[in-house]
This record gives sequence, structure tokens and C-alpha cells, in this order.
Amino acid sequence: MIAMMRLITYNATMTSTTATKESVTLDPLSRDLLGLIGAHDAEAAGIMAAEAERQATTLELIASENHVSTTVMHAMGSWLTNKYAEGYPGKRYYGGCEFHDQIEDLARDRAKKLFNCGFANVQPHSGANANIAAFMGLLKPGDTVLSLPIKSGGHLSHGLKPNFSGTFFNIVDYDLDPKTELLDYDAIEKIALECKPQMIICGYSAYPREIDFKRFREIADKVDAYLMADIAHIAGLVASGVHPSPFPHAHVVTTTTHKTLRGPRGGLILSDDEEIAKKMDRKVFPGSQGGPLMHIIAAKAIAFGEALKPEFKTYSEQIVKNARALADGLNEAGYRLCSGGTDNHLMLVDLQPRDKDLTGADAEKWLESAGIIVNKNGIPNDPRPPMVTSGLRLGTPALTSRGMQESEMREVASLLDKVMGASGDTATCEQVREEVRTLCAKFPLFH
Ligand code: DSN
Repeated sequence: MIAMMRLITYNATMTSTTATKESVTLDPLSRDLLGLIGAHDAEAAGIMAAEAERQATTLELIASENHVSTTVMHAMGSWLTNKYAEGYPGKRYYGGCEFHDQIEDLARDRAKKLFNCGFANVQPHSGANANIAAFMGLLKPGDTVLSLPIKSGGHLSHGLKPNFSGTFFNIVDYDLDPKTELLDYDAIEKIALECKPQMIICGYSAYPREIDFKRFREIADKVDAYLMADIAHIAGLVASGVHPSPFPHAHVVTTTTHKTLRGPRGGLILSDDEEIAKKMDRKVFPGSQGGPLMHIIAAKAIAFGEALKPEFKTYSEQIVKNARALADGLNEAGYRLCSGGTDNHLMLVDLQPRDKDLTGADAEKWLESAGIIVNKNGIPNDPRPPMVTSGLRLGTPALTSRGMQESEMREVASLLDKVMGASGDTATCEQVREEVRTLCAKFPLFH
């Protein structure tokens, strides 16, 4: 039934210059693309049109998501997808790779320039894949890794039991200071001296504050461990100098390319150490992946080119200003910001002070019905389970990409509070949904 409704939505608008019943205007190439797909597969096109409409008419506050440029978006849908190119530029296992060598070199060179380091591997399909290669290159199965657990803001590929990291390695946790909710470097050093890890991981999925990479390296050096910085969340801020760089401190840096960096969905490994660089190349291919996604590598090259422009620094600065404005607005409305605020693109909101019965799961559901997309997130020492939680993680990269600034962030804070303050009351959610549509219409997504 839902598929049928989507089909009707799509068919009703196929001949117009818009894609959906909501009159969401697509950029010309996307419009042609949808027309082309629709002519061959109306069912798939209908679903794709519905998703375009969802993105254009809702407020995206998931801290790990972003809206890419139309250039990056369309590079991903190009003929570069047709090629197998196992190996690396100049050393491939297939013929016909001349231009794939060129595009991969372009991506690698731009990544090195962007992060000011000597080595880049642009082939990892994702951040988790980049981490698999880093673990394989630097460790033996059973080695000890010291990391922040997912419940405190870490990532599943940093040691969660069912993940490869927790399955094949001995994971020891460090944690945040329970009072300040900040990294406690002295406590981390103490645990490192006790457990003598082979690798220490810094870089997180839900930590709103600056990371002291230098201090982490000092700790790693004391126990002769590798330091891995997973900068997936903050890569764009690092690239533009808005967050300190993990170089020259980390032995290896892994990241995704699609969060604050605003590139295609994918991974990246960086290093300044020639020996580690060789290991990383071997552990990506043939160690853990086969054919690279050359259409994604082309889009990475383009995204890195965008991030090298001065406008990207302005964009990154605005992400942080917007996060502060949103955090201030929520704080004034009675919510508690974990660690007291934010230095980067995200914040963790403790819902309890506003309403002790309010859960992250309910808030996420109610907000979605009002057109505000967030994810529930455990707060440090959350008494509720991960599928319920007492908090939300909010981020500003996507709204900043649409051109929104501090005044809109204050409006967004008030919309969030309207929905949560009314415990998701249907009439309130419907009213906020209209306000969200109006706000989104002022900042068109596809152009
Ligand atoms: N799922 C990503 C995030 O939301 O942070 C991490 O992989």
C-alpha cells in the first residue's frame, strides 16, 4: 500500500518540473535522473522521489549526516562505477585503469594536502572498514586496545564485543570523568600504565568537546603504544583548522568522508609514517577489501577539492557557531547539555532536567512526526538501555549546509522544545510540522 502511494505520488508529477506532490524542486540533473529511472522503473523512482521530498522538507539534526553538493552527489552516480581496479595507481590487477589511476591519485593528493600529511588511502568503503585495516596493520589478534566504550561516546569498531574489534582483540575501557563528563587524561594514563596496551584509540561518535591529541600521544609513548585517532565526526573541522589536527601526534588517522567533511559516504586512512603507510595499503587491499569503489573515489576527490576552498573554512566555523546557538537555546529551555556545552558540531542533550519521564526514544519518535530528525543517544552513565536512553545527540552540519545560521538555530531549539514539552501531542506535532516545512522552504536543499 505504501509502495503504491509512493508510485502515485511519483506518477502524478512526472511531467512537471518538480518531483513530488510537495513541489520539491530538484536540481536539473537529479530531475533528469529521476525521469530516466522513472521511465524504466517507476516503483524505484517513486521511492527515491519520496526520499528527496523527505530530505527537503525536514530538519536533519543527526550529527553524523550531511547534505553533499550536487557535484559530489552526481559523481557518485557516474560511469566510474563500471570498473574493477584492485591494487593501487600504477599497480593494478586489471587493464583499462589509466583514468582510475588519475582519479585515485587526485583524491590521494588532495587528502594529503587537506590534512597536511604524507600518506592517504582513499579506498576504504566506510569508516569501520578503515578501522579494520588500521587494527590489522598495527596489531596481532589478542593484542590490547585501550578505548572509550560506545556507551560513553565511542564507536562500535573501537571494541564493542560483537564487532570485529571486540571479537579479535583484548579491549580495555577508559571512561569520561563522571562529574565533568570530559576526558580525564590523568585517569587514562593510569589505566594505560596498568594494562600496557599495544594501541590507544581517541576520536569519538558522541563527544562534544575538543580532543587533546598531544596529551594522548604522550600517554601512548609512555607505554610504547600506537595512537589511532578516528576523526570520523570532526574531519571537516580538522581539515579547516576549526578543531586541532591529530597530526603530528597520531600514528594513524582514520575517518569517514561523509560527516562534517561533506563528501560521499566512505572511509579514508591517513598517516605520516612511511612504514605504517605501507601496512595500511596492504591491509586495505588485499587485507580486507577487494575492488575499490571508483565512482566514490572520484566523489571523494571532488569533495576534498571543495574542502580545500576558503568557503569550507567559513562553513566549518558556522557549524560550530550554530551548535553553540542551538545548545544555548536548549539550555535556556531547561535541558542539560552533557559536559556543559559544545566545542564542535554536536551536543548531547540530557532530557531529564526538563522532564524526568522523557526518554530519547519517545523524543526521537515525536520529533520525526514533526519533521525534525534526530537520534536518541545514551548520556554518560545513562540508567536507561540503548534503545530507550535519556538523551538526544544533535548536530548542525546538515542544517549549516542548507545555509541556516544562529537565528534559525534558536528557532529550531524552540521547535524541539515545543514538541518535547507537549509530550508529542498530535496537534502540536502537526503545527510544528508546518513550521518546519516553512523553515525548510526558505533554505532549499537541491539547487
Ligand atoms: N553511525 C555513525 C554515527 O552516527 O556517529 C558512526 O558510525
